[in-house]
Amino acid sequence: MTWNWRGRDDGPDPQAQRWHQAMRPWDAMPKSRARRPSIVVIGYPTDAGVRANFGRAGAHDGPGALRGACGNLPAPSGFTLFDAGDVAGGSEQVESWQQSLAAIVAAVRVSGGVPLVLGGGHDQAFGHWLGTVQAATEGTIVGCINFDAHIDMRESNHVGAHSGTPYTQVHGWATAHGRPFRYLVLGVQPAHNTPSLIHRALAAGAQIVDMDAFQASQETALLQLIDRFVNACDLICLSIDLDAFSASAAPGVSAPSPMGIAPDAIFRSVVRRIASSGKVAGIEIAECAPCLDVGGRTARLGAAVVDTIVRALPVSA
Ligand SMILES: [Mn+2]
Repeated sequence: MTWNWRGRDDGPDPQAQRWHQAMRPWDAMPKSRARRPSIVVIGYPTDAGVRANFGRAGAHDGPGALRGACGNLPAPSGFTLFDAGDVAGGSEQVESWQQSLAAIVAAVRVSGGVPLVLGGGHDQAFGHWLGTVQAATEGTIVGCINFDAHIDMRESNHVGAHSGTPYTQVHGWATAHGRPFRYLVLGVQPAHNTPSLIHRALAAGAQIVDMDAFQASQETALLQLIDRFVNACDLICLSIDLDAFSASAAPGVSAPSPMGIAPDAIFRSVVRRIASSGKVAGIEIAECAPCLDVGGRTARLGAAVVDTIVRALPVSA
């Protein structure tokens, strides 16, 4: 990866620093040597899983666009920022990309950092979760919270895992290893999910929240639901598939959502509730496809979501 962190420079004032100035190459520093908690960027530059899912390609350039959009964010005061570069996999072999991601996520977790995975097809969610589990002590319950138009528990097709199957893979792994399956998907759109898929996900134990819950009259109930889910987990992998948002806000995704949720105060309230729980082990932005974007809008939304989450993380995380 070429170092591509650049942006505005308002001088040496510590209060005027931005992500591009604060960012350092990740060196796998042991936890004991770290002075502050760290956030470690990991790129997942592949849309092999999107293409295997018959989606529109373009997410292989997502990590670069998201880094560019994050460059001018104000640097967080409580965290050191690192970039671990991009993972690599066998071109069309989705599982090999997922395994590569799991390895670096696990290494970041062992070093005490919070991975920030920038994608890339949503197949990354399985690698993110697997690496988190691998680094956690035996018996740790690692739940998944996913903002998504789609449940992403489809069945693998003839080519195997793809961008619509990551939580099928999480469920399969958890079941095979006798672990509980904790999955909450928020912003689901009826037009994008078949009844068969919904029934299968519910039978597997998924909790599904429709996009229509994202309105002021339901905010209290939504936050209570979040609290109950978080309380039932030890750690959370937080995933934001940008196609959860309306196509007007996020046109640059494989599967745009004309009626998606808005990145409004209700969304921010919900995502802050999760981030402030102290249980978020890793953060993930998925499906940013720059060649399908309009004026960088989708990448900028991804960066704004990252900023919202990072600001709400407890500094002791
Ligand atoms: Mn998805």
